[in-house]
Amino acid sequence: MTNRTFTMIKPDATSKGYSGAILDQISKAGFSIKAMKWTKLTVEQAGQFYEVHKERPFYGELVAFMSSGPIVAAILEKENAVADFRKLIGATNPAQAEEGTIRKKFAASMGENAVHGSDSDENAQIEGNFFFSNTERF
Ligand code: 3AN
Repeated sequence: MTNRTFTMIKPDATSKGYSGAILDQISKAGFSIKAMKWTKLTVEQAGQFYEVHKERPFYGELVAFMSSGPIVAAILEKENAVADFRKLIGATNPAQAEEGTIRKKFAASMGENAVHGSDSDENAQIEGNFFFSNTERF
């Protein structure tokens, strides 16, 4: 277990102006920011980031959506970060997400679900490295 995870605030949430409220909830839940940027993925970058889902039927839609507008990418630190952050964001499908979770409050659908959270320590590291060099983490 490590104490870091990786998140993105997705284009649906940034375009609705939810970034500040989501970051506030993340901070109040005890996560501290180790790296952060406001950026926009190209189609190629989104395809590469979600390569593990390449064979899934929603891959094309996911890549198009994730490259459709700006995102906030961040590395977060807290004890038990990966599991605790998954709990904070709620189920992939916002309709099934628990009351009070970020997806319950801010997500519209399974595809446009406001935030990403790494699903393992290994992926947290890979995903953080995708966006940040060592000189961009503090
Ligand atoms: P999570 O983000 O909760 O780890 P995954 O890893 O199953 O969920 O899926 C990765 C991303 O793919 C999700 N965040 C969501 O945006 C998208 N996705 C998953 N399932 C669907 C679906 N049935 N239709 C459209 N997009 C989906």
